[in-house]
Amino acid sequence: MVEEAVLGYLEKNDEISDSGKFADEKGISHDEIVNVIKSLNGFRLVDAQDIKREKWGLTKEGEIYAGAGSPEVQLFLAIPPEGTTREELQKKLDTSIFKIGCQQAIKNKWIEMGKSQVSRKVQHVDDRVRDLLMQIQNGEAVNAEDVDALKKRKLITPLIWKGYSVKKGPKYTPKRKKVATDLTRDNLLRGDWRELEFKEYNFLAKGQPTEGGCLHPLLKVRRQMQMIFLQMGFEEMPTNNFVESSFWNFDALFQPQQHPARDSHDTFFLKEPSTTKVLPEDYVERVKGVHESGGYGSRGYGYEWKREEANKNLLRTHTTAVSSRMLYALAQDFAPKKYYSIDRVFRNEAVDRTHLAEFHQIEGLICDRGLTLGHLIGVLEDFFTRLGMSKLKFKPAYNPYTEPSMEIFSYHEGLGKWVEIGNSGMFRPEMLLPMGLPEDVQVIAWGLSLERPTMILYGIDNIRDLFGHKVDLGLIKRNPLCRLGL
Ligand code: FB9
Repeated sequence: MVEEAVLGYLEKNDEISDSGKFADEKGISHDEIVNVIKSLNGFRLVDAQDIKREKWGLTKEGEIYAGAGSPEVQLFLAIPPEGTTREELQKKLDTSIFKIGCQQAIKNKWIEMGKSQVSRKVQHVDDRVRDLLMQIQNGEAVNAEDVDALKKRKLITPLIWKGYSVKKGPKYTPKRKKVATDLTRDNLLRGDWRELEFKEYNFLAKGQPTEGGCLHPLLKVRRQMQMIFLQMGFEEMPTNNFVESSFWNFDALFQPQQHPARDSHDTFFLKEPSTTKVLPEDYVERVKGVHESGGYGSRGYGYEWKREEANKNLLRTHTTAVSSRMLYALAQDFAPKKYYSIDRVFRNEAVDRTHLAEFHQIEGLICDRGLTLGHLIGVLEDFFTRLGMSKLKFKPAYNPYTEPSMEIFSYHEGLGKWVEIGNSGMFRPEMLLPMGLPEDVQVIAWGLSLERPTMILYGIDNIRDLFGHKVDLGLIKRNPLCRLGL
């Protein structure tokens, strides 16, 4: 209907100079006209040019006064001819109306405002402000002076009115033939495809976004880390057991039984099954020995080591528990090895912006003869350079199972500061020799988290946005490819 109005009008007239006036004349809403003009312009039946016009609109406050009258008139009318008190008046009017009303009424010399008394100075007032606001509301012209006054009182605001001037287009026809958007079986059967006009294909049209699986950012970074380890000749360690015994998680790592990390404040101990069933008894004896009285050149910790403590099941606090199992297995038939693990570890820690009770630990270790701290630094340089972090510095640190130990820092250009990117060290002989590894075999190892690099790479500030029930699926769906390193 609207389309015919536009096309029909152009049949008799060169152009529709102003879609706004045209809408008023035709009594059609301007928005409807605009949609039709845009569509006809799209099909080149018409040629539409934007026209913009500035006009004034009422602000929220302006609309209120256009309805209820200006505050100064509301105030004036609230003053009985014999006058009243300020308190009385304030009771009758809303605070802002009273405040603004007083200012304006005094300015207009309509009222006398004493300490407490308020009285009229004129018999009658006109609500010129209200009239002006209604004129503007109806799109009527108002003189510049009044416009300025209303503008100053933030009762009106400039509005951009957008419309079109329309002329015939290259494909103009008074009545648009229905264009077919698809060639259907019926068209072929009826043969009416011969008459039909087909809508042109818009080869630039964006296809339906295909919903498909998407990898969580953590898994993308995990895959990149995995690639780097494999490229460096490392083998993945089997980490498919979140439940571990205190023995492999702590004792085998020469971590003393009274170490603070071994109490339930830091570690999730299991109620069921609470106790581990099978451990290699002869090896356990040697671990007991080294904890209690040392050996292998160590004086040990000199405390009474308890089997029941080692039997306690827990959620592993680090994947180093897997490393201890693998190194013990390797000791039974030694060969140089490079192992890595990337999997979940659990720590009973306070949750904050960067810490959850579980995170993914990345660990690498090299077990070979004659390895030194120099080898460790070298492999760390190689590993982290492949992650795009080449400027490293090392700070002496302490772990119960490595000596010497180093915290690793990298200068992060983007953040413009040194970032702690991991921890590392050489496993202690008190850990390795009871396993049965040859004397001249050393093991260099390091660890970091998966969450921290992922948060930095994807600019995620709070770990809860990355992992857990509060994750925003949108981020998961729309996150970019992970480009680590070179
Ligand atoms: O991941 C950590 N930081 C990090 C790593 C990479 C990174 O990349 C960015 C793209 C540029 C950014 C930051 N950290 C280790 C350092 C800190 O975040 C630290 O505050 C938190 N650490 C976790 C433990 O929190 C209690 C990160 C986690 C961690 C720490 C140590 C190890 C593993 C994970 C280890 C070890 C180890 C040591 C010796 C032998 C074997 C394993």
